[in-house]
Amino acid sequence: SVEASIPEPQREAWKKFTPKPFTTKEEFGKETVRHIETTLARSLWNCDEGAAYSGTALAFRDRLILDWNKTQQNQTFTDPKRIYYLSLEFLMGRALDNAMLNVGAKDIAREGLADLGFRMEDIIKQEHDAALGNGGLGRLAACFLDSMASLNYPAWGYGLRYRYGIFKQEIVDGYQVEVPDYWLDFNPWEFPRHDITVNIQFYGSVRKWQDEDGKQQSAWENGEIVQAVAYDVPIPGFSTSTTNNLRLWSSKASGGEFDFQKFNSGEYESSVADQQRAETISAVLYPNDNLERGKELRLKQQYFWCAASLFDIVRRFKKTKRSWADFPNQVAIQLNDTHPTLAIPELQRILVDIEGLDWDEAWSIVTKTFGYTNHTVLPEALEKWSVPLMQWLLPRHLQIIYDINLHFLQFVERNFPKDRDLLGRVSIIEESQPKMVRMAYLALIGSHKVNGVAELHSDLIKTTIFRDFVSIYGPDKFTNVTNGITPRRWLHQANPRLSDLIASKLGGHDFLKDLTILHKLEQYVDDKDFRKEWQEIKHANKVRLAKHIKETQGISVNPSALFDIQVKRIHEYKRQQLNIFGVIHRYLQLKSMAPEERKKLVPRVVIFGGKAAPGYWMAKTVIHLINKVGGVINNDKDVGDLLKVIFLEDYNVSKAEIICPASDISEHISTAGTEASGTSNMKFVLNGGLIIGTCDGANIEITREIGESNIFLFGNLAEDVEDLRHSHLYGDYQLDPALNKVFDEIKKGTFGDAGAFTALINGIVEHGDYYLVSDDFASYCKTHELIDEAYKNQEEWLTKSITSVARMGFFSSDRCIDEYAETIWNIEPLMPEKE
Ligand code: T68
Repeated sequence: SVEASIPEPQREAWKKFTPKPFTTKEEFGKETVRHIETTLARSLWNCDEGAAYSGTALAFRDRLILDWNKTQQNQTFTDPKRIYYLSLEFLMGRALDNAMLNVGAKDIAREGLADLGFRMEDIIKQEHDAALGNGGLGRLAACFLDSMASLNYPAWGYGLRYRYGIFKQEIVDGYQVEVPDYWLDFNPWEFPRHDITVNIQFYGSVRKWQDEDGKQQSAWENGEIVQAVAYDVPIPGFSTSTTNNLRLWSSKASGGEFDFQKFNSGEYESSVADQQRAETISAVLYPNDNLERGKELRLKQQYFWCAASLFDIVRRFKKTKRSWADFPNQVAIQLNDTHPTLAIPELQRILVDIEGLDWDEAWSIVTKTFGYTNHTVLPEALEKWSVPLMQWLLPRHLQIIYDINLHFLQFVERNFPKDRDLLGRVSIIEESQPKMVRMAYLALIGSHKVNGVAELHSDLIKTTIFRDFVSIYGPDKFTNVTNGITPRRWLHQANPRLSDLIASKLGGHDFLKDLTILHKLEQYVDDKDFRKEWQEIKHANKVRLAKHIKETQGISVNPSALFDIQVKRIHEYKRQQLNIFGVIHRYLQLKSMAPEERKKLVPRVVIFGGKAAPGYWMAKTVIHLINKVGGVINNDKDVGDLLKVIFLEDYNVSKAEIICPASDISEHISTAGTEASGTSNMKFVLNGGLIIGTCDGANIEITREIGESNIFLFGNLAEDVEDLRHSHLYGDYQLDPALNKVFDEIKKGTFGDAGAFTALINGIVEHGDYYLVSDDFASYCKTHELIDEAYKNQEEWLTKSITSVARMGFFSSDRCIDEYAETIWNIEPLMPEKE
């Protein structure tokens, strides 16, 4: 603000003292050593790799923050329309490598570290992943932050600063064990802003009265107050000085450390307990993906974060003294799924109850401001909150939701007077016992655009969950923005050799800014040396993964075998069970062959990784089965190198960076119509791996881009799923015979206690096979045979690999963010000021 600025005459002195970013390895070394000696109070005699990491990170943080200051100042003075990305999850992974790359000083740092006796690769590995997310949704938010900064959009992320991110997974006797992920011991990437706090209210009551003009007024009062404290994380753009902000809120008891009145009256314990209760709000990330369980604390998290973020956004807007009608011209807010939907009634509350706007005027501002991204059609993932819970926790918001619903239903009735069931179907309130608030409907009604995350998904939401709303609002309210990934992390950082090889042909690394340039690679597809190097790089990446497997699991795998990888959250709809049943089928075939015949087989390493939600029994059973099957196959002398089964512990972002470049084939095999998009499919193909997949999510667009001959598609189509499910339950159900043999083997106890896997088998045999495992089994196994055949022709395989990478330009998150900016947010880039 102007009040706090340095007076004009002293500004020159200030500018003279402003730190300059390091530009040489000496300057870098000096900064790093200074941080190690003073910030960290360590010395020459006491500097391990951890301390060297910390010093390096602090030196880079200093650099980021100089750019951050300039970017924020530029935004404040220029005051462009900003995009606020509200996400309950940001799965950032490690920051140092990314900061070095984006700032463009990695080589300097490498040399500077070498002078101090450290290897860059070892230093990078010291960093703890920032794992504030479950899976695709959270990682998408992280890729979006990278793209928004790289494209110079004035963008802020808003999230929660969980003390515990997604749990760490250990495998003990084949079972998943969850270990808390306390990651904040040393986090150089965040800046606590103890001066930026917001008081957030819960519970309490609503007082209503008529003012002098006879206008109805409402106030929410007498609640419990919790304080939100801002922690800022700088987000550097790639090869631009734009450095955006991710603001994460942490909860704290209001009124300082603890209640001194209570403390002085001898209630020490209860005053500390109050404090702990407040801090509980931001304590832990809910570890479910694609499941909502309606827990009170989760609702508290959502409101806490929405209210703090909106207060902040409104405060920033009000400083500019513009009229409220200007709000949607200055502010776009994107809701990453329904988790931040309470921001809609919260903004309406601020405008009506606090700022005194009329309902309609306020509502018009609200609906112009918000956009809503849907990430799932799975019924169990659609958020609903019980009305009594909301009444208790957020009484004023419930009233506002009822009023929004009333206005909406009146509008529907006027336009569709004859459709008597329609009102009940589209009401925000589900007339169940207890009544429930349907958050997706609220999000949709309160936004001007709703988007899905891949074409099929965006079509599906219009014909299934939001069908009625298409009739009500017309089709233009709905749009598609196919997901993307950042090529900086998922190509250059994860696979530097491939990135450099590509750069050597394309005349530099410009493709990291405009991924469509990759198409020029196709002209080198017959270039012998290029092909050879491409293949060598893939092999080296497999060697790197094999080394990781050896170090972590103690199992040796042959890097020349076909690496077949499925890494993602464990979920029935993603069908890891189909994969492991396929592996057992392969094993049985192998065992039945004569030794001579076996020699013709293509050796395979089947690799799984992923976490199961702690309460998701079936998913945990799948992990258990994979590990038991691995235990048998990996120790079977008949099998040797021909088949190995690996379950990689604790799959996360930094492991994905090692895994994605090392695949020959990866598996994206969800039941058609269930995976909204998928994004790891993009990561694998961009790194030269081929994929086996169903016609689901972004697989369909990947096929369109890279060509049908470069992907292994199988299985039933989305349009047939409903009929198949129906026929399982009411028709004459035939289990696939090969799958039946697999089940017999499990039941025989080949993989240990058969009883442990009964539920898994019965879900298919007895309970309708909801995910169509049996229906797709034959086509799945057949397709794997085609893969074996194709792999024997290494030259053709290589051609597919290169061609696919060349055609992946569409799947950059830069393209995706430009589409959001143009079609939903209506914002422009703000170029950094020239020095
Ligand atoms: C994923 N969703 C989709 N959800 O499953 C995936 N859910 O197809 C898509 O590519 C990705 O989003 C990005 O669009 C999730 O990851 C969750 O993690 C989640 C978390 C909490 C509650 C519900």
